[in-house]
Order: sequence, then structure tokens, then C-alpha cells
Amino acid sequence: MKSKILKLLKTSDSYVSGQEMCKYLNVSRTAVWKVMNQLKDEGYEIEAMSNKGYKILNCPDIITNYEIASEMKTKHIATQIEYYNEIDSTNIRCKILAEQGAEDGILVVADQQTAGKGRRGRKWDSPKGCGIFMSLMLKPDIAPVNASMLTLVTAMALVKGIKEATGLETKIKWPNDIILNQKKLCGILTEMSSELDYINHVVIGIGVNVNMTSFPNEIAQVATSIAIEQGHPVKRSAIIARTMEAFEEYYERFLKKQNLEDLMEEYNELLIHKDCEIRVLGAREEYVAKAIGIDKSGELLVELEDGTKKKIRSGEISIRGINGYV
Ligand code: BT5
Repeated sequence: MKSKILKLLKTSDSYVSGQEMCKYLNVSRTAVWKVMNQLKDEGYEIEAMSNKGYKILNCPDIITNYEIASEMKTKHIATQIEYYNEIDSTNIRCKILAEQGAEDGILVVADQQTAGKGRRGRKWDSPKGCGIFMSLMLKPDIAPVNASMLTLVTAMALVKGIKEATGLETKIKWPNDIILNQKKLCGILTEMSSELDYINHVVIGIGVNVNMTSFPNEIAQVATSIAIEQGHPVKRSAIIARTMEAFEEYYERFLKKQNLEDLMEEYNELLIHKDCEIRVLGAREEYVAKAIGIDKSGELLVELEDGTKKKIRSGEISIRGINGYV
């Protein structure tokens, strides 16, 4: 009910009468009044005028399930949202929910993580009230080998979602970083539970630095936030909503062919290293190559100095810019 009331208020240019709301939601005036008071307590600025009704003047930067739901227009993705003020890791919580039989498309969101995870045991800095920490759980009917492509689909959705919500143009550092002004703005961690030929579930974890104004020393050189780059804070819920809408669109296109054939052209336009020299860091080797672009399976095609071409798979290898992280 809260998200429906919020949606009504947000989509109306003028006042919404209490009576209108009661009729639309089929609830009593007292119930509406109670919700209005709760919303005010949470920081929503709502004007109440006798004879006219309610008008929303300002929304706080919160990412509760009803705030996100009131912003979002998706058919299937994130229609169910679980919100936590604080959690160890949204990926961990999402996996537990999946094992307990949660529905395909559920989104877990937190305002803060105490044990945010990066890839291969690394940490994700997740301070309170200024970032987006969320995990989307999917049960796609695709072969397990194709699941890693979902990281690339998610990266495209983040670029589009951030552009629509903030106007900022970001780029993708293959396979799982979103880059703004040569620094890391978002990270994606895709985890999977599967049989040999069957996916039980995939959890796509997304971290976005939104309103941080500084970072811990260890990452200060590589990390940035939307607020740092734009010079002012922005609302996180709009970024989540636009990203999930974009994800739904790209995911549908991915599922049709179960590969990136229809997305790779657009993806390659977003690749920060396209046609640039990169350093390829493998477990035992390190070499310089030119990044050409991804193929339909999401592998990165590179050209070595002697002109030979090579495909690199995420998971085995990392890439770096010639002079630094990007
Ligand atoms: C990633 O790993 O980039 C994946 C990050 C995924 C985080 C989300 S948040 C919601 C969900 N729940 C989780 O527990 N995780 C996911 P990787 O490529 O391994 O990068 C990790 C490295 O990025 C660290 O070792 C740091 O150097 C750097 N780093 C840590 N926190 C950062 C931050 N907030 N912004 C930018 N860089 C960061």
C-alpha cells in the first residue's frame, strides 16, 4: 500500500484527495492518514491541504522496498524487493532466499553491508546511507556455461540506468566494472548454484558508489562516486529503478538467443578499452595486447603485438590499463 500511495503522489502534478486514495486502494481514510504519517516520519515532505488533499514536495534519499517500487516500471524483474537497513552481504542473503525457494526476479537491497564481497574473496566497501548494494536472483533456463554473460548484461543495464537517472556517461571495464572519469564507480559479482547442466539460481550482486564524498585510503586512488563527479548528491532509488528496467530489457534480448549476439555491438561501444592497449594478467603470464571487443559469448578478443588474436575468458584473467587500473 505504501508504494501505491507513493506512486500516486509522485505521478500527480497536483493534490491527491484522501477520498481518491481510499477509493483507489479500497482502504479507510484512517489507513491512508496512518501511512501519510509514517512517510512523513521517514523524511518524505508531504503537504496536506484541507479540501484539496495531499501533495508530495520532496522525497528522502532512501532505498526501501516501497520507495524503489514506487519509482519502477518492470514486468517481472524486481517486482519483489527485500530491504535491509544493514546486512552482511546482499549476495549471501539472496542465496539463502533462493535456497528457500524465493521467486525468480527477487531483488535484495541494503543501505549498508558489513561484509560486502568482491570477486575471489576481495572486499567491497559498503558504508551506510550513500551507496547501492543490491542482488538480483534469477533462475534462467540456460546452460550454466552461459551464466557468466549475465555480468555483461548487467554492466550494460548499469550504464543505461545511470545515464537515464543522472545524465552521466559511464563505460564498461570488461567484465565487471563500470568506470567514470577513469575510476571505478560500480562492481558486479555474479555467483551461481548449478548442476552440471542445470542452473539452480544465479545471484547478480551490484555495488554502486552514489553519494560517497571520500573513500578509505586503500581504494581512494581507484574509486569514485556519482556525487564526487557531479558535485551534488543524487537519489539512489531512481538509479536502482532505471537500472532494473534496463536490465529487464537487455535480459529479454539475451534470453532469446542465450548469448550476446544481439547485444555485443552496443556493448563494444561502451567498452572503455576498445581499440586500446591493455595489460592482460593471467595466473602465470602477463602480456600487453590491444582490446578489440567481445564476441557473442562474452569473451574478450585481443590482438597481440605480433598480430595474432586471442580470446580471453573472465574468471581466469584480469585486465588493466597500460598505466594504471583503467
Ligand atoms: C567487484 O569485485 O567489483 C564486485 C563488487 C560487488 C559488490 C556488490 S555490493 C552488493 C553485492 N553484495 C556483495 O557482497 N557484493 C555485491 P572485484 O572486481 O573483485 O573488485 C573488488 C576490488 O574493488 C577491491 O579489492 C577494492 O580494490 C575495490 N573496491 C572495494 N570497494 C570498492 C568500492 N566501494 N568502490 C570502488 N572500488 C572498490
